[in-house]
Order: sequence, then structure tokens, then C-alpha cells
Amino acid sequence: MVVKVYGTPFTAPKRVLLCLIEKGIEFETVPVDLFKGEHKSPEYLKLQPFGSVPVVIDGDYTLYESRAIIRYYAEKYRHQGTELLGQTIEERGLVEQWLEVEGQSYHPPLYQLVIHIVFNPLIGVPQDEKTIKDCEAKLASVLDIYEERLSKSKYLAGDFFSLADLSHIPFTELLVTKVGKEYMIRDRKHVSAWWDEISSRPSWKKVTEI
Ligand SMILES: N[C@@H](CCC(=O)N[C@@H](CS)C(=O)NCC(=O)O)C(=O)O
Repeated sequence: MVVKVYGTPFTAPKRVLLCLIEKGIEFETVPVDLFKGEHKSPEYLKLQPFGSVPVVIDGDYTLYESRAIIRYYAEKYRHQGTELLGQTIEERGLVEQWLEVEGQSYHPPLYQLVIHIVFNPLIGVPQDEKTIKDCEAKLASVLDIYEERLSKSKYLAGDFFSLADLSHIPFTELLVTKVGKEYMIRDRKHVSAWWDEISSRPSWKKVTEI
């Protein structure tokens, strides 16, 4: 059964594509045009009642929320492709810890930067400099903690690539490209090396080609 991933070409669905590629799971993509409001159409809301992307349909199983989806596939195909959850229960705990850090601390200020710097200008909303400054400060203090952590281990959960690292890739790519704040990564030696490592994975190259 081929997994259908709704929501290309947007960023959160890329988290799911990355996971499927790392696990060697076959998929097809279904574009959803957010600018045309397709994510708020009655048919789409039947799949994802909150009206955001991605959603996956896998046979008669439907799942939304990108981090729930990647956890599901990493567990379901545990013994196929890249092991993304660690080898021991302690490693798994750390993977979950850093996945939560990504979702709760790293992503919110970064997402606001993306909205304010990348999307608002496209829809004619003026830039809110104070929000941008506050979000950058919040993200910088999170990255300082990452710098300390990554001075002790190659990846966030330990010396192995995991779902926690993977979950950072799509939006960090926006930070260093369209948001124009690559210096936030490059000013921190260990974060910079980690970013080079995770963003050069063949799976990410494939996602960028989709
Ligand atoms: N928590 C959701 C959020 C996904 C998300 O932020 N999707 C964005 C595109 S990258 C979206 O659908 N934005 C339109 C909207 O929320 O109205 C997830 O991780 O799946």
C-alpha cells in the first residue's frame, strides 16, 4: 500500500517525507494549495479538521500532525531503513525529549519568524519588527542550549541520528534560506557542524527534489 502524503510543497509535510524516505517506505504526494485555501475546503477538513497540512492516508488509516506521523512510521517500520528511535529505552527517552524540545521550544519562535518574514509579505501584511526581534531572541536562547548539548554529543539524543534531529530539518532550512538568518546557526560552532551533518543527508536532498 502506497502512503499518500497531502500537503506538498509546504514545509511541515517535508518532515513526513523525510521520515518515509529514511525508512524506505513508498509514498505519493498530493499537493494542497494553501494560497487558494484548499486546506479549508470541506473535503480537506474531513481529513484534517484543523485545516493544516500534512495528512497521510495509508489504506483505510488516516493520520495528521506531522510529529505524530513520523513517530508512527518510525515505530511501525522499526526494523526497516534507518533506526530513528535509538537502540535502548534510555535512548528512546532522549529521542522523545528532544522531539518535544523541537516541538515546544524550537519550533514556535522559528515558525513565527517564517510567518512574519516569509509569508506575511506575500499576502501584503506589513512586517512586525518587534515580534521578529522577540522571536529571534527566544530562538537564540534555545540555540544556546543546543550549542551546549551538541558540544557533548554529535546529535541531539546522542551519537546517533534520530527522529529528533530529522524533525528540525525542514524549518531550519527555511531559517538559513528564506528567513535570512543563517548566522544564528553559523555563530554556534557545534550547532553549525550538526546542521551541516543533518542537512547533507541523502534523504533531505531527495525531499528538496520532490
Ligand atoms: N502541528 C501541525 C502544523 C503543520 C503546519 O504548520 N502546517 C502549515 C504549513 S507548513 C499549514 O498547514 N498552515 C496553514 C494553516 O495552518 O492554516 C503539524 O505539525 O502537522
